[in-house]
Amino acid sequence: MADLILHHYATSPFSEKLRLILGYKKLAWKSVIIPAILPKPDVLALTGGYRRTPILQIGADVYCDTALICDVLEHLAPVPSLYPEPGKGLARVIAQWADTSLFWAAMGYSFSAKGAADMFAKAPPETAKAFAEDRRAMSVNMVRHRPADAAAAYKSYLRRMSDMLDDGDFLVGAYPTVADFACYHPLWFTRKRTPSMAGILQLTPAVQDWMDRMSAIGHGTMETFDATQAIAVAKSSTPHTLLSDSTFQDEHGIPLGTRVTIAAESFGPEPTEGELIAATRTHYTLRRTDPRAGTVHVHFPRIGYTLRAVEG
Ligand SMILES: N[C@@H](CCC(=O)N[C@@H](CS)C(=O)NCC(=O)O)C(=O)O
Repeated sequence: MADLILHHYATSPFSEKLRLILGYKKLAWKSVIIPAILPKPDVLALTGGYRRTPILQIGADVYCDTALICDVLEHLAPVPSLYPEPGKGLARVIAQWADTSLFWAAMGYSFSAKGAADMFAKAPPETAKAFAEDRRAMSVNMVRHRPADAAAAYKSYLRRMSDMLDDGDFLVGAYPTVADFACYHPLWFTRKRTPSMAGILQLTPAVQDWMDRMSAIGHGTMETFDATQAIAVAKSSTPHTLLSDSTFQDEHGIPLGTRVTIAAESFGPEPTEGELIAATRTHYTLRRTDPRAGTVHVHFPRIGYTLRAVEG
């Protein structure tokens, strides 16, 4: 099998979700560190527009969004499972809640003036300003929590998670599932990146102990790689998806072969344009050709993404 190449950066919570899953499944992976803000020319050579972090590259296949990447990693290494029976639907629903409601409450709370001071303590003032401007542009059309509202929601969510830990070491039972990895990464951000704000976690000691268990999983076997090497891998590879479902499921009246765009519904609306070559129960695939990366297949989950035909 071609190497797993994770494009990510150290402070990215969604990347931490995947780094731990790679560790849990004992997978070896190559690490390409990407910028936290635009411009990201090397990322865009692979994705054609999608700019969020992380992405997983396997040869000339580029998988966007951690929800879809979890499915790819599950296919590659089914044991230990992220979706054990019974409770697999529950684990997925909790994960989706965590990647949206919990994540934004945690970010709204952690990015207070004190939290931002932690994050940018060693950086020149322009870095904090450029970051704030980048994230503001990404958030067009989004309602962001005000800090006090975020704090109230975050505290409630932590109490609920603490209740879930009454009966087991992990959120849906005795072993970690996708729910644990998704719930962990926003809290990891508060604890590691904004320590001045981490006192909130002390209100729920069971959650803190669970975080220690999650952190102990580690990141698997990582080797450093760079973007130029990764683009050369794409260029010399033939696309070959690992996603097993292929039955066409048309919800939009858009036939395969149509020129389309796919974009995140919120936060980072930059579209990727290409030829629609799969629209299944779970995912979309676009074929596109890039001057540097050659022909690549870019894969997106259906949930959270919009599909549109390109006019004319
Ligand atoms: N639903 C997406 C969310 C990804 C996301 O929001 N990632 C953040 C970083 S943790 C991001 O893209 N920030 C802007 C950037 O890195 O350019 C996923 O699961 O991958």
